[in-house]
Amino acid sequence: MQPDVRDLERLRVVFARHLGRPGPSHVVRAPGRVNLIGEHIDYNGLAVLPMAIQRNIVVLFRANADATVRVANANDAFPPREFALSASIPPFAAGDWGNYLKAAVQALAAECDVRIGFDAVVGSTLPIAAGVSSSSALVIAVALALARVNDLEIPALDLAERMAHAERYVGTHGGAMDQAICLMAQPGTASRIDFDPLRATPVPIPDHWRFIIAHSLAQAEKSGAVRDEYNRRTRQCRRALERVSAHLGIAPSRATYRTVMAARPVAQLLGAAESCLDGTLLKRFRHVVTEADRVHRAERALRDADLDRFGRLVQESQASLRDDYEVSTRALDEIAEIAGAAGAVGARLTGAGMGGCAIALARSETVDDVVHALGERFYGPRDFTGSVEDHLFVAEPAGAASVTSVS
Ligand code: NG1
Repeated sequence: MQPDVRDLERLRVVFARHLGRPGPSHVVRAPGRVNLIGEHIDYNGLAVLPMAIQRNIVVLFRANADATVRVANANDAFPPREFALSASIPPFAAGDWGNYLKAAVQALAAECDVRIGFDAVVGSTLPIAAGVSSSSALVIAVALALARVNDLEIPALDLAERMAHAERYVGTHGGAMDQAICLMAQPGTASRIDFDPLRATPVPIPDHWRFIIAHSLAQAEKSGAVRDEYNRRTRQCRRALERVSAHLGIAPSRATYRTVMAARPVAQLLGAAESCLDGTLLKRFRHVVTEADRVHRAERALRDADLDRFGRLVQESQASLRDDYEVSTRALDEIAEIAGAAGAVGARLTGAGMGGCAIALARSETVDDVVHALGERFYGPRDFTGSVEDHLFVAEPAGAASVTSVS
């Protein structure tokens, strides 16, 4: 769902109220994403398979003359923010939405000739802190606005890499999946994202495949406890890798997940891991290598248009995220169960987990049954703000972020 004319008109009103005249000159649209499969492995350098979706962050902006970034938000929960352009910007308090603005601006100002600031209004049709990448979409949108007012041409992959780094400003040690898909997506496709070097390979999505997004109604706010859990897992993965590499005789300088996966088939790797790891580290390692293997098999199933095979891999991914990576929640499990009972071929959490959204995969003939069952059985008994459609919708494979003129 691109924001329609009405949404843009609403944003123009907010713009006029906060920022006066002249009106905005451009709009950026930066899509959210769902990761179809390949969870918690991007920061381990292993390929993932996300797709951009039709819901997005929208930023209306105009250049200003005082080297300042001034941003209002159409959602009153996020107060206006303002700061001077600089290559070294002190953050707002932890958890403040303005830190995503600062993350993008500081990174570009540190590396490019950035002298002109902008005034902007942000709107969103994405659920917030839901594992559909609203934060990265915001970072990308701000970077594209700043690049535009400064006449900078930055190749998409280059910008994705820079913004993945930039987002660490908010304290999460994430991978580069979200920024890459936001900037590289092509309509009607998912993309296999590979790392080191970053690249995106589009894979068409068959016409009759449907992806249902269902919010668990718990936010996965990556500024507090969830961020600590996320960062803890990145460290656990690193420690597990060090031990398994040492066990296999791989030099520390060459110890990456890609190297160990190239050295042994998955079954042998798991055998090796069992003799040098136990408890939590063994579980984390098992998730990472089996998930990486599932991504490759899922890409083949997608290319073969084999929905049932893809669905089984999605199910296995959810079991691994629940049991070995321990990032699912009772609500996410319940969404997966309801969707499966209503005819989805597979369902799993998407994004970091610990709250946020699940994705269910279904044939076009059964999608209505799945949506209906989730509406009745998951949302029916619960209290929430907004309408069911804010939390439960069918995702369409959308294109990359873009900047267009609106004046
Ligand atoms: P979400 O939950 O959408 O913010 C996060 C990371 C991804 C990836 C997934 C788990 C950021 C910006 N995003 O996604 O890179 O690691 O978790 O697969 O940190």
